[in-house]
Amino acid sequence: MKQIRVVDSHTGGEPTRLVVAGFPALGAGSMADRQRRLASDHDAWRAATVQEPRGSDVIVGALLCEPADPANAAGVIFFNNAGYLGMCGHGTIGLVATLAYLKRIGPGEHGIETPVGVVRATLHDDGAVSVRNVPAYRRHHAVRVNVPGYGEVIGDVAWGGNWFFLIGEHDQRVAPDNLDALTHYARAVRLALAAAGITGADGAEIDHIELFAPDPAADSRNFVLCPGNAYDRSPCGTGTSAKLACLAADGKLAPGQVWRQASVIGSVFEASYVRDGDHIIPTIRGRAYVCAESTLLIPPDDPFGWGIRL
Ligand code: PYC
Repeated sequence: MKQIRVVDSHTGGEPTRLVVAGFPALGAGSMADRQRRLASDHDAWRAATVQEPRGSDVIVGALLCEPADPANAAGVIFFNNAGYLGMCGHGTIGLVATLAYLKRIGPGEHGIETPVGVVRATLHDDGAVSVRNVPAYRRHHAVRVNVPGYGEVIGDVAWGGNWFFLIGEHDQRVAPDNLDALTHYARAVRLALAAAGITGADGAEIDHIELFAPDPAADSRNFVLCPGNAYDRSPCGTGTSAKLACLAADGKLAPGQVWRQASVIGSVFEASYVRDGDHIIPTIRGRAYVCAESTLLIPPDDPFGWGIRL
């Protein structure tokens, strides 16, 4: 019987399942190296942790690792139902809240190693967490793509730790009672981008689609479609970082100015940035709550022990 110890939290409604024990050893090296080893040699462990019947499409997994640099508090590898994420803002907030719950860290600033670089997270006295993300930037402005069934869609391509296509003008209602239509639209955009060969740097797939609309209580409301077709219940830390990069490039948000980004279900991140040459360094602030501690069991004779793979 294989056993995986996990602690679940949610950040603005978006779940993070932190794996604290049970995965195979991945050896030394950077989180990018260890992520490659996990993907090539042990991917079944990812699937068992986040896919049904033990998980669901919405769960983001986070494997807690020993940091390569002992000055950092932790290393982490993020994954979901479809594969692996470079960085995850809500997941980092969940990780820090969970490490505090486990009494492994206290209030203050902590270095967290991710596959795309070290981020600096601050656990505040009130339980909120700020994440100083990796540098973000806008790669392309006002890209036109023809989306079958919807016509021409215009958006920006930006990096916030993952690749995003950000759409400000559309005829979709960004509301929690319109999730099926939003998912259908965003999925069609993602497929159209891939078909048109529109990518991030080095041919990277643009695997997150983000739509914006006005919000009565925040600067903006978003809907973010994640790679495995689940929508982000939180305002998406990397998506908010990509948004800040676009606002900064358009001269619409000054360094240090606070941007309140609401999610489609109404949870909010506060974000600001400092300049870093052509890039910006975003900081995202939010709150996570620990909601379960459990041990996942994988009996050798369970036909769905390693996840339902369709
Ligand atoms: O918060 O960066 C984020 C994120 C990425 C995918 C789901 N959440």
